[in-house]
Amino acid sequence: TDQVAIVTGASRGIGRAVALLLALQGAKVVAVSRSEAELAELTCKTKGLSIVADVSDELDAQHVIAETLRNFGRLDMLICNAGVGSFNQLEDFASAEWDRIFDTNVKGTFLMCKAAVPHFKERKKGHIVGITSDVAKRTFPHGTVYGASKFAQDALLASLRKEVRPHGIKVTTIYPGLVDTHFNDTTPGSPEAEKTHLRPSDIAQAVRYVLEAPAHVVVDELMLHPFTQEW
Ligand code: NJP
Repeated sequence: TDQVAIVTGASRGIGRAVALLLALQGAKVVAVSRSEAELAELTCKTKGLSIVADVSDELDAQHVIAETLRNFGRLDMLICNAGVGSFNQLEDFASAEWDRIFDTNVKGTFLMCKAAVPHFKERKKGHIVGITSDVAKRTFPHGTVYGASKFAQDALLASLRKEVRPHGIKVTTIYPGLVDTHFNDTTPGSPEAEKTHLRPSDIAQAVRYVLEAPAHVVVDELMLHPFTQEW
C-alpha cells in the first residue's frame, strides 16, 4: 500500500522494528526520535522520511505532523511508541526523573495525538496505535513512576478511543511484556534474553496485525508476553 505512517521512537528497539516492517509492507514511513544519525541510517533502509524531534515538545510534535503532510499530503497511521523508564524505590526517584518519564510517555503521546487528530477528523479516517506496557494493567515494586506513567498513557488512549470513534478513527493499545531492546539502558542481544524476552520484531508483527484489520474491525487492545514471563 502507499499508506503514510509516523513511528515515534524509531531510532532503536521496538520503534525501529515497526518502521522497518511497515516500510517492507510498502508504507511511507516517517521515523521520529531525537537521534539524527540513527534515523539517517534507518531511512536508508525504509526510503522514507526522518524527523529529529522530541515528542514531549509541542512545537516538535506539530512540526512532525506538518512535515509529514507537506511531504506526503496525508497521514494514515500514528504509532506512539517513544517511551522511557527506570526503576527504583520511590524515595530514591529524583523529581526530574518523574518529569522525564511522564513528559515522554504521557505528554508525548498526548502531544502527538493532539497534532494528528485534526487531520484524521478531516479525512474521517485514521489509526492511532499506542505502545504502552503490560504494566499499564499491573503493579510491582520499583515501578511506581514508570507504572503510573503507563496507566496514565493507557487511560489517555482509552478515552481517546471513545472520543474519536464517531469520526472514523481507530485507536489500538498494545501491551508488551519484556522486550529485548535498549530500554532502561539495557543492551539487547544476549543469549539469556533470547529465552526470556520478546523480540522487537514480535511487536512489529502485532502492530502490522492491528493495522491490517478490515475497515469494520478494530482491535482495541492486544497484550503479548514471552511465554516464559509470569506477570
Ligand atoms: O526502548 P528503546 P523500547 N522524543 O530504549 C525514543 C515500551 N515497552 O523499544 O530519542 C522522541 O530501545 C528513543 O529515541 P531517542 C516502552 O515503554 C518496552 O523498548 O533517539 N523519541 C528510542 O528510539 C516504550 O514506550 C518494554 O533516544 C524518544 C525509543 O524511544 C516502547 O516500548 C516493555 C524520546 C526507545 O527505544 C519502546 O521502547 C514494555 C523523546 N522524548 C513496554 N524519548 C521492554 N523493552 O521490555 C525516547 O512493556 N525516545
